[in-house]
Amino acid sequence: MTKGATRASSRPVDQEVTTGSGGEIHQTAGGGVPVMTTQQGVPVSDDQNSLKVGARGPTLLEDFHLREKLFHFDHERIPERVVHARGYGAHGYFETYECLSGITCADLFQRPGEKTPAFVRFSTVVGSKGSPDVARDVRGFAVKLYTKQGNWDIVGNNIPVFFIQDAIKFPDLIHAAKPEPDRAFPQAQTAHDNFWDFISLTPESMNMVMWIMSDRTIPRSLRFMEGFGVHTFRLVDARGNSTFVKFHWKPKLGMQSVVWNEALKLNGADPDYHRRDLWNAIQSGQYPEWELGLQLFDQEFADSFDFDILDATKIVPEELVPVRRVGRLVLDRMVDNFFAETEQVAFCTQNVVPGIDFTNDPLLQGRNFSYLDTQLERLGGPNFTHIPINAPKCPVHTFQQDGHMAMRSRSGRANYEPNSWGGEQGGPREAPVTGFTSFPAPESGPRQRVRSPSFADHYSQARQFYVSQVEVEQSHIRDALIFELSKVQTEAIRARVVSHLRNIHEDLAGGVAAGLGLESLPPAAPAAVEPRTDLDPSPALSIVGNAPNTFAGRVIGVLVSEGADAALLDGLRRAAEGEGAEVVIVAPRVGGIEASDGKHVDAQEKLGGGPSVLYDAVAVVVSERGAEQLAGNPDVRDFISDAHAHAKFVAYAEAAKPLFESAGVTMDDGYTALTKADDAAAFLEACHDLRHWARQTG
Ligand code: HDE
Repeated sequence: MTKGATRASSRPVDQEVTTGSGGEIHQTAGGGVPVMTTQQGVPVSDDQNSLKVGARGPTLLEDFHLREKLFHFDHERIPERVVHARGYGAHGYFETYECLSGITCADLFQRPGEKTPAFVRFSTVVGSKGSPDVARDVRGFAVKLYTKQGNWDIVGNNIPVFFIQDAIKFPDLIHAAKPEPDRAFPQAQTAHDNFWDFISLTPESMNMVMWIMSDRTIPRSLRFMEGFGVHTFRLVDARGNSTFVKFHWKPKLGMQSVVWNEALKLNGADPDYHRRDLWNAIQSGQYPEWELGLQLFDQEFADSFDFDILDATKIVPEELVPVRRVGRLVLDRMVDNFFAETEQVAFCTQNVVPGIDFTNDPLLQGRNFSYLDTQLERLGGPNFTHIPINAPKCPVHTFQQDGHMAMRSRSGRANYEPNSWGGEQGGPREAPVTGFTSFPAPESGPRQRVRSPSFADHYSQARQFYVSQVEVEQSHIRDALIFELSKVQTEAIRARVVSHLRNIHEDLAGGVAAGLGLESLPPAAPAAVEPRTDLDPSPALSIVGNAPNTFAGRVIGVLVSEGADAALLDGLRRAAEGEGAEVVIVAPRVGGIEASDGKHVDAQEKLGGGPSVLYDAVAVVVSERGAEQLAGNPDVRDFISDAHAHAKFVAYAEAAKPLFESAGVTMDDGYTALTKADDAAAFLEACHDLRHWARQTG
């Protein structure tokens, strides 16, 4: 075979590039470049052409390289997670602030300053692996802590309550939320009949319904959301004393969400919005950080609390039991390979370490079975703990053996105990004192299938959540309910949801009914327990009310034209940098522009490819000539009118004014004129509020 040898200048010099007889490109190994092999390690001479009889003849079965390559490809997929299929993970560490030996003997909490390796996977719940990131959905927040006494998984969500109280309802909940089985749509949405049918027949879900209809389910970034362990767990100290605990993750950069109309557009503009954001942040060294908070309480508090601490549809308000911050979680490294790590990571709620224990929460008890079981389906065998991402980073000694893909096999004679072999041969032994010991909670009672009456109040905390939101957040909840229910085709289901809302808040019920065009308000749903209206609001539950007063980690999208004022651009850049924020230039061409000083300005996005929904705030810095050229451009109109409608702060150069007029927006207090470079500082100051909510509340 003759090969016309050509050296491609853009490739590393030690890589030889040749063209084959059919014009195909061959890249052969030179110094430093590894030789391609089969899975058996056999060097491959030609990866472009299968083995044939003659140039145009039949392919030979003998071609083991072709067969192995196709065989492997055919088996690349493993079942996606039945829930939380779409996820994104990163590595990092947990750093302990203080010694907690007074409450738990968990090893990772003993030594201040100690760092424990961690892996976190964020996810949406309902959508498939390829679904968009900013779907309205709960976010999974699963943390694996590789402690010196084994792996501890806190498999939580970004919402502290759940839809159901008993694990036996989980398959029904998920069936109802996923695409309907006959038509296989809608994807990654709860806005359909089956979901609301189930929900409206399951009043225990009403607290969670308030949370999912709030902006919590459309986070701006995975970095700007809280995480919760949801269930009540136990911390156990070395003497065997137990304290109840609820786990919280508090984002250092504060919480932030997008608005619904923005989310709809974001999913088209960038379906990978959240994963790209996390990737960019970590790659640029802005490591996202959360503090681990503990709500600690004893049996006496549990007995006096208005709700059952075993009921996962309830919170313990932070105002009643403050959150004690005991360490920080920092994500500082992306995975080397998405499949190997993020896809194969196997979280199990049953993974606890000495010093952490379960409670009788019936949801948690069911989860402890489900997560281990699901790994068999996904990862194909009992040895998934041998995969590096799942393997503990402490010694593992066990007589468990064999099975598919066993990677960690014991040497020596004994594979059982007790044995009398002694020493190395005899293998590991129990540790009665330091080994995991279950908290000896006394249990008694008849075996029965019942729901405790202490779980029966389904509305009071839903109301508490609603009244804890600021006005604009309440209007978002109302609008979200109207949106979702407007997609429900069965009127009886819509009315049934409103009948529950009447037990939560009459204004909300009335607003939703009006938005749906219901002719009359349905009667309130019968309630097992009279809903309470006397619970104090919990200000900690509001996102907007707890705005972080910083623009750090956020992004300004700057729309520019040829001849844009160089000083203004420079001012924006400096002000953003000073704040720890980023500037992204959006130009008519991705090649960039020539600014007023004659210098070239790189653009990161082309107009149309960088719509304003991608940014937290925007600026329009164009020259007069540029404004004329851009007048009437629909992408410019959308850039401006969307930013306005989404309550974003806007800065503008004087010459850009005609573009705002033609976009039909009325400039208000959320607009900052940029006449000189220093004006950018005032703009960034305004951006501390993240959104100009007054534009929505009027
Ligand atoms: Fe899950 N859940 N879940 N869940 N869950 C799974 O486990 C399940 C629940 C949560 O990034 C599955 O490995 C049952 C509550 C997260 O890999 C499965 C019940 C909370 C993740 C499963 C619940 C969660 C999962 C699917 C009711 C918040 C993603 C794949 C009893 C506290 C973890 C897998 C990751 C994943 C079962 C309820 C959070 C099927 C039976 C409540 C963050 O095992």
